[in-house]
Amino acid sequence: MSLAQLYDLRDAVAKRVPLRGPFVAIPTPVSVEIVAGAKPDFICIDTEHSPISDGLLTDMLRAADVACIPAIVRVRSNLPQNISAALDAGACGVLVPHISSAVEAKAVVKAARFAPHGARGAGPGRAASYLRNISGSIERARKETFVAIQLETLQAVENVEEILAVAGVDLVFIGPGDLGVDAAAHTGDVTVDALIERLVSAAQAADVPVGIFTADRSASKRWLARLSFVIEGSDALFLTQASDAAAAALD
Ligand code: 3PY
Ligand code: MG
Repeated sequence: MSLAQLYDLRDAVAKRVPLRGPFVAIPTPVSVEIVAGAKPDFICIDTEHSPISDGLLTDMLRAADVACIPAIVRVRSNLPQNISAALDAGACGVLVPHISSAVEAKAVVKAARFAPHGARGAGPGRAASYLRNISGSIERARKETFVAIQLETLQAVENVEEILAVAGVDLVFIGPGDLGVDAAAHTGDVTVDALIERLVSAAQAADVPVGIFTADRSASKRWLARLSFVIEGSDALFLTQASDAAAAALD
């Protein structure tokens, strides 16, 4: 978990405090420092779509700690070693992409939580203050480790009720991009918006916090009227947009 975080992100999500933060995908702690300096509610370091090694991830988490911004990690995949590596490095939570069934969701909880709710191994590393605080860090993790899963496939939409029934998941997060890719490949007539609506209404009926990715602030504003967690854009997107604007022809 984040060593210097100012608030308990898991608790805030459970209380439906509106939270908005970006992905950080540019593989350097400098980017974390720049993005965290703007004081988002949290950052999500993206190792799914960025070449961030475990060592570099640790340095990026250190930068988030210095800025007192909770940092979650979107792990590369749902392999248990990806989940435990991010948590052992000091992330306050994980976002696990491409979860499409209750079996997969249960495996995430098992990897992310210590017994009795899971089977995460107790490590001596950074999250445990290098052996100085193993039992304290386990206690804190039991209380505060934030576990989010991404629903972004047609199969996830099909299985949404059984996924939502899995204990130990703090938030389901909708990935409109991958949902769109899957829908375009497999459905003729169902729109991505309709799939998103099905996911949102199922999560709200099950009283499970739900979040979504947005590309800009107006979409975030619309969504935060209906749900409480948004990841908006990324450092790479911000840099791309600012670079294009800066290079635009002078009038
Ligand atoms: C998607 O839209 O597929 C995402 O993963 C966004 O986070
Ligand atoms: Mg995705």
